[in-house]
Amino acid sequence: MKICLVGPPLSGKTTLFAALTGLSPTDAAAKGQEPVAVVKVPDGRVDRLAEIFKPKKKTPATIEFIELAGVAAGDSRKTGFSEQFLGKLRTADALLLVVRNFADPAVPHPRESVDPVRDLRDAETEFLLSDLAVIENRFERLEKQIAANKNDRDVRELAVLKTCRTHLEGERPLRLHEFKPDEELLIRGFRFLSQKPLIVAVNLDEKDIRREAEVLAPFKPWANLPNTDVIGLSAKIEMELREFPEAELKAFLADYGIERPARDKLIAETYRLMGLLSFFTFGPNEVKAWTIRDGTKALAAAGEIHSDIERGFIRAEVVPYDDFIAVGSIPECRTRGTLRLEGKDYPVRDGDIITFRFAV
Ligand SMILES: Nc1nc2c(ncn2[C@@H]2O[C@H](COP(=O)(O)OP(=O)(O)O)[C@@H](O)[C@H]2O)c(=O)[nH]1
Ligand SMILES: [Mg+2]
Repeated sequence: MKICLVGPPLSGKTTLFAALTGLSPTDAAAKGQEPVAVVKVPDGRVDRLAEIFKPKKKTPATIEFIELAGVAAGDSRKTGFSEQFLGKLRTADALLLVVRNFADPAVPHPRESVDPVRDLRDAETEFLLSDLAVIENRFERLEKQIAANKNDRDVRELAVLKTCRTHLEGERPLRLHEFKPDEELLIRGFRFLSQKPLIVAVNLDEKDIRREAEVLAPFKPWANLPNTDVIGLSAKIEMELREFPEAELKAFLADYGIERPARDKLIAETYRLMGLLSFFTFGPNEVKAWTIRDGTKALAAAGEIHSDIERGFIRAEVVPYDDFIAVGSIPECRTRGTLRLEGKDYPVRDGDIITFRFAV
C-alpha cells in the first residue's frame, strides 16, 4: 500500500513525513531523493502471536509513505503541480493531502493567508483538471480508432470515459462515483487522481489542538463523502512526540488532549478507507501479518504470499484470531473444531490465522 503526501508548499508535508516515519526531513533532502518510508502497522495481535509461536522473527504489516516534491524549491508563489509530479502521483494507492491551518510569522504562507478549505479546493481542482486532460487525450484517439475499425471494447471505453467527463465537468471527483466492475476494469489503467481515496490532513496550529472539532467544522462536507476522510493533527507536535520515551508519551499526549498519535490515527483511517484487513501466517521462522482488501478470496490471499502457493493451492486451514488465543495452540483448535478447512473461494476475514496447503 503506497500513500503519497501531497499539498501546497510549506503546508507541513516534510514535517509530517518525518513524524510518521522517524526520518529527519534533512536526511531525505540531503540525499536528494524522494523520501520513501515503510511504516510498520501497529497491531498487538502480531506481538501476541509471536509470543505464542516464538518464531525467529515477527513481521508486521507495512504501509509505504512517500513525499513527492511538488514544485521547484524556493518558488513559493507557484502552487500548481507539475505534469511530471502528477504522473508520479498516479502510482499512489491513496493520497494524503496536507493543508495548512497554522499561522507562523517565521513560515510565510505562499498564498499570504491561511485558508485550508481553499487549499483543499485548489488541490481537488488540480486533480480534476489533470484527469480531464487525460480523458480528452484518450478521447481523440479512441474516436479515431472507432472510426477506422469499430469494436465493442472501444465503444464501451468511450461510454465510461464520457461518464467520467460528465462527473469531472460537474466538479465531482471520480472517487464519489461507484463504477460497475466492468467499467472499473476499463478505466483502471488511467489511475485517475480524483478516483483515489483521499485523506485530508489538516495541519492544525498548536494553539488550536484542543479546538480540533471547531477548526474541522468547515471540512464536514468532505468528511461525509465516500472514499474521503478528514483528520486534524499538528505536524509539529507529532514531530516532538518522536522524542519522547514510551513511558512519558501518554502524559505528553494528555497535556495536549491528543487521544493517540497521528501516525496510529492515519494508519487506522487508511485501513478503514481502503477496506483493508490483515491475516496472519505462522511457522518456526516467522509470524507475519499480510494486508489484503476486504473480500479477497483464499486463493488470491495465497498469491500475496507466493505465486506457487496460489498455483498449487489445495486448501486453507483457518482459525480466527480470537478462537486461537482462547486456547493458544493449533492442535487444540483442531480438536475443538475451530480450525476449519476452506477452499479457494473462501473470503478471508480480518484476523484469520491461515496455513495454506499446496503442491507444485
Ligand atoms: N508552527 C508550525 N510550524 C510548522 C508546522 N508544520 C510545519 N511547520 C513549519 O513549516 C515549515 C514548512 O514545513 P515543511 O514540513 O517543510 O512543509 P512542506 O513544504 O509542505 O514539506 C517548516 O519550517 C516547519 O517547521 C506546524 O504544525 N506548526
Ligand atoms: Mg517538503
